[in-house]
Amino acid sequence: MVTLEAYGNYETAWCPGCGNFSIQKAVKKALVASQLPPQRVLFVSGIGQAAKAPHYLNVNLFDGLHGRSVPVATGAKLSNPGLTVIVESGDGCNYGEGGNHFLAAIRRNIDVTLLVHNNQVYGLTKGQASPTSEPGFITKAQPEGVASVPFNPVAVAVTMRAGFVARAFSGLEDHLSGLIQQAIAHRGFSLIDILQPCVSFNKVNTFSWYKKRCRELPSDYDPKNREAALKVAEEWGERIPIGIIYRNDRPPFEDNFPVLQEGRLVGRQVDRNLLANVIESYR
Ligand SMILES: Cc1ncc(C[n+]2csc(CCOP(=O)(O)OP(=O)(O)O)c2C)c(N)n1
Ligand code: SF4
Repeated sequence: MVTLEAYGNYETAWCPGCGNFSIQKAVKKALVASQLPPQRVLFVSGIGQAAKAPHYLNVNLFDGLHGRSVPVATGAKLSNPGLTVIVESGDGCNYGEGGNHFLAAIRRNIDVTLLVHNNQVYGLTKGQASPTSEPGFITKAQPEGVASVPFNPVAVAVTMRAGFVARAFSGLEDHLSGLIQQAIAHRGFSLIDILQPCVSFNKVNTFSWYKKRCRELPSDYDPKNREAALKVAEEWGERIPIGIIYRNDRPPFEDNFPVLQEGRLVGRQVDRNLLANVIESYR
């Protein structure tokens, strides 16, 4: 039986009050509720405060370059489909530096769960605007306020027919944990955009700002209705809907490779002579 203790308990380098703490608790609860032993789980992260989250877990971890975790996770999942692969990193990492990888993963529908800690700033590098910062948001690097239109990851994912698209709030830990469980169980690409306060550098989108606005979708909401999902994905203001906004049953990317139907690539016997002949044929 997998218990919370199996995932460890570590000291962190986060500021007291940071939303990362409750996201970490929700992740652990979801892994335990899914009864996943740590050795069957691979986390891939990038660079940032959010990217440190899997450092504080007893799991397999590949910590890559800023913005490059999704392609690494894709490679890992293709070579070992037996692993549960989870990417966990920030909004800057996934939507800024890693923006094109985000789009490619949705198009491919690789069976990876992407958890984005969206604090609407670059936390680790002291609060510059991120792709999700709101227009007019003032930072030391943007003293006259952000001039760009914010990136809406949920709307983009719904538009591109991602397999599983959810929005969550770090302050609703059990709700978030339930979403993570469902995202892990989904066969195909899953995105959870997690709204998270950064107490040090985002004094606008605070815990109480999100708490006042984040509302769970009604129980009769149908996430298979893409037209309705697009409208919900665009809602951002006095009310921010959270929950599973859109899902479909598109077959995952891995199903396109007959070689994977015979089992994982990792640990297979390789015919080195055959390999040498193939290399030779390209000389
Ligand atoms: C290619 C590249 N660009 C920029 C940086 C510098 N850098 C490191 S972390 C970071 C911002 C992290 O922000 P985010 O991903 O939103 O995570 P947070 O710290 O807010 O959790 C930046 C710009 C880098 N390491 N590599
Ligand atoms: S700087 Fe912001 S994101 Fe980073 S640990 Fe502190 S509160 Fe959290």
